[in-house]
Amino acid sequence: MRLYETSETGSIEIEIGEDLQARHEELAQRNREWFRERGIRAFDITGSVGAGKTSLIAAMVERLSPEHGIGVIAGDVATTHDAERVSGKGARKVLQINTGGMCHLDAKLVHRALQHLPESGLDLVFIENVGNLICPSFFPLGAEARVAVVSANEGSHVIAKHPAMFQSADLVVLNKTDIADAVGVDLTGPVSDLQRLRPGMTVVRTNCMTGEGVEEVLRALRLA
Ligand SMILES: Nc1nc2c(ncn2[C@@H]2O[C@H](COP(=O)(O)OP(=O)(O)OP(=O)(O)O)[C@@H](O)[C@H]2O)c(=O)[nH]1
Ligand SMILES: [Mg+2]
Repeated sequence: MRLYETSETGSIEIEIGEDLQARHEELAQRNREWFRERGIRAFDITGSVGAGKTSLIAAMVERLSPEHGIGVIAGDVATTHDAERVSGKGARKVLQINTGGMCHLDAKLVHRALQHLPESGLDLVFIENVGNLICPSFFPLGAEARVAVVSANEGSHVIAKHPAMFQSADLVVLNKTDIADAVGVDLTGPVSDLQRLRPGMTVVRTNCMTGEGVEEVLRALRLA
């Protein structure tokens, strides 16, 4: 962690407790084992509030459910809106976790939710993290891959400002490309920031309202 003071130049580094990080990793590993033992591929879908996480999951579930047994775990501070939106798209089970104020899911919460999934018949699990570009970065869930969804209206510098999130991601989805011009955002900005931070990382542009780009997301995740 780096603390900047406006009255002085320079910064100080504050280390986040290594013990705590090791504990989170241990709990994530338990989930990884849980998925491995059952032959389930799991994906952690992160991103800011309103970036399009639920829209993307709903589109992927709709496309994949004829051939896959899918479980969805939707994380939010409150309400069951997201679980309701994904229900009816063909998933075997959709669960909502309400964190009651916590700004991220953690591996322990996910582990508890996993106990409520069907014992058999699942081969895919999508986990929607709480809308936040900061806290979830530090909490691995034990998924095979983390997808970071960014929407055009978050501005040109969203990736440069949240390096930890994009360091922890395996795929970046640049959503709401349809409104980029309307909000005056040049999408080459976030893409080049990402290439500086994570050279060679795959970025897929989507419009989850029309489904444009969703097939490419599936290919990037080796789901199609
Ligand atoms: N124009 C446009 N709107 C979109 C797109 N994708 C999603 N939306 C809309 O953006 C709003 C937020 O989308 P959600 O899928 O709920 O976003 P989310 O990331 O799940 O939001 P939280 O769970 O609240 O953090 C909804 O009204 C969607 O219909 C897109 O590609 N283009
Ligand atoms: Mg959502």
